[in-house]
Amino acid sequence: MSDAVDYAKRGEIAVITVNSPPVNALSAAVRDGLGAAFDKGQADNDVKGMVLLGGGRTFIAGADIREFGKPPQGKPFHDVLVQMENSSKLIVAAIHGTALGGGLETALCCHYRFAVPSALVGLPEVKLGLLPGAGGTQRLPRLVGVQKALDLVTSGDFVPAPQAKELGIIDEVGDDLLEGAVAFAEKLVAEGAPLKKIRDLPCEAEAGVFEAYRKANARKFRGFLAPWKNIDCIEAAATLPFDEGIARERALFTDCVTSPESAAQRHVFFAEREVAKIPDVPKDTPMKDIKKIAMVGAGTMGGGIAMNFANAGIPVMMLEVAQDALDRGMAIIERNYANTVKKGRLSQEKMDQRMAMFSTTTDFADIGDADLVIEAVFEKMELKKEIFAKLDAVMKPGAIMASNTSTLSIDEIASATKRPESVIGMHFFSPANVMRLLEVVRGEATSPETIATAMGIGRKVGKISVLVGNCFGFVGNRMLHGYTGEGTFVLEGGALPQQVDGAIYDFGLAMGPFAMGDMAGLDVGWLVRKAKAADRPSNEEYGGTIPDRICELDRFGQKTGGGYYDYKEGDRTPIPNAEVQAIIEQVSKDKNIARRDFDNDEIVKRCLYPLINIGAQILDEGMAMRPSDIDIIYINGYGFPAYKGGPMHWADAIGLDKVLADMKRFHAEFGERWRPAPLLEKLVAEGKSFADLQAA
Ligand code: T1G
Repeated sequence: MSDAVDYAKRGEIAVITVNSPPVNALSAAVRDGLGAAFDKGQADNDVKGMVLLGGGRTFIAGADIREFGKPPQGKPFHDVLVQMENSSKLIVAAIHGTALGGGLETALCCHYRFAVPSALVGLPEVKLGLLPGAGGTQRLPRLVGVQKALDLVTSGDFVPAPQAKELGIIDEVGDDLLEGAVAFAEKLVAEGAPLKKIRDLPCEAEAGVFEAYRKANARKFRGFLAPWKNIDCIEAAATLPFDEGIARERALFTDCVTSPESAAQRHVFFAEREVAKIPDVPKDTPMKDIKKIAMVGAGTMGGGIAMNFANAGIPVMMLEVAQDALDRGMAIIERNYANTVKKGRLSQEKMDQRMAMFSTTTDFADIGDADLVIEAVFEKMELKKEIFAKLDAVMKPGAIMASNTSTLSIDEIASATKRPESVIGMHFFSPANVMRLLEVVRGEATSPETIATAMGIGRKVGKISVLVGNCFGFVGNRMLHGYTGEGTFVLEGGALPQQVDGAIYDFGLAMGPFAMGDMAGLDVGWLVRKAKAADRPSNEEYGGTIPDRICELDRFGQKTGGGYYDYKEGDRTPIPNAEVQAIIEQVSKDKNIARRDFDNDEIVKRCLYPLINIGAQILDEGMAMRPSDIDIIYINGYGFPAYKGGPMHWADAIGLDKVLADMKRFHAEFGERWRPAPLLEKLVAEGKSFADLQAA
């Protein structure tokens, strides 16, 4: 046995335990250990049956993702599975925790499966840009049918054990993992139960089911590779003999595992876990217990933010200075929940529970006992400082005071209080009850406990918390400024909003910069530009001319029925507007720019390369901890496609030397705003990538 796999006996039952924390991933050592253990059980005449389980907190949670892209070592996974399936002695998988991917595929090569009620099973490979490459796509549909298998492999959803039993994936659910599984194995052996091989089951499908599934999911799977390959595999299970289906699955798995999409999605998997690692805030930093939230501001952001906490069962007191604003805010919250109930995604009972989490007041004195207060009022520093001075006076000692500001200085806001160590930025993204990203902004004086608490409560309410530094726009919006700004220069150069948005949509973002501006509201940026007008460097080219002129017509986007585009009542579909086109053409004329044609490739580089350049500046200034944090911010806050891995991973995939060459060309043509970041020049000069920076 290897250290990774333990062999023991309970009477006539061999108990084989995988011990490879943290998740018993199928590393080479585990595969070798399993091979040896099953050989041993097979050779032991006293052994009549075997139980396979995971030590620690879970059954096998999948292949070892860290091994992909490296030379194969150890016993091939397929050989271990064939050895198990062909065992002449009955094998029971004993599942707790999560049996995922290769873990569930291993269980499907056992003759029976036992699970505790809390166990979860699934084939989430698609989230890594992969497919179940060890027979999962051939065995699962033989158990649960083609339609259910299609849903499971393309969603990667986890299935609770009781439901998995109903589906036929699990044979027995019982409370005690080892005792239950051994007793189940002994019973099966005593009954002379057959050695069930899923491969021997039939697999049929109605005509047209795969084409229909492809058509129904075209938009959802747009740009991804793996979902389509998963569908092909399930189709193979229904149309080919088992061994040919396995061969097809292997070929399609190779297509996936060697694809840039999967490299990107595997990068994202690890990046999502890196964000929680903060060098000067150790994992064991004490977090404050957040039992009550106060929300200052019940507008669009305040209401959306508050819903996250109510959804997590944390009481929220909403504060507005004017009763009518408070009533309006609560009405919007209620309407949001009611809409979800109407769509069948929330029960009325759950809605009532969530609404019961809310209390309201117009008096600051009422919120002093909250453990965390979040301010989400208008983006004006004077107003925020006035509010934080009041909070400083009323909040109990140790309360955390957070601002949802999207660009303003946390240090300056903290200066309005006597406890800057308790002040932090918690920047949510609109719509705040939907978007997963939370930028946690550390001030100069913010304490480790305050940081750890804000990061932790963010995760608790379902956000992915990323710690960022206190610069203008922090990370996401600072980079966004470069992206949207360049978009308006492309308009001045000759393109129209619908062409730019179309190119960015085809690249893979959920929407382009102009549709996004109309959704978020053009007035926010307009205010910021006006506030910054006085100190804008004279040599900086101004990209706000077009949006300013649109705002001067009171066209702020969807909320006013029109911005860059027009919108029909109750419909978010952007409709090009002739008046806006005239403004764009007039601005080109005023700036003596001869309008010309653009192709999508240039639009993508012009709009998205600023993300890379500003991202490099941000890293250089230490405003983001690592390149992959920036990737997580852009995927979860701005809809950057996961199958591109985020702007920094995407830049590495293109090749930083190629990116730099284009930037130098743009710098020569468009001036200062395209000056390549020194870090980018340095990495290229050293033949390095952002990933090398990450590893440093
Ligand atoms: N391989 C390597 N490391 C893994 C891993 C894996 N499969 N899963 C988790 N880790 C690491 C993770 O990076 C983190 O490391 C630590 O374990 C704890 O993870 C052939 C090809 C199991 C639900 O996709 O969904 O099988 O940061 O923080 O929140 O068909 O991990 O501590 O250094 O996420 O309790 C299919 C992926 C693989 C499951 C636990 N399996 N993992 O969640 O802990 S492909 C998956 C998860 C495959 C076969 C195919 C979750 C979890 P560190 P964690 P958690």
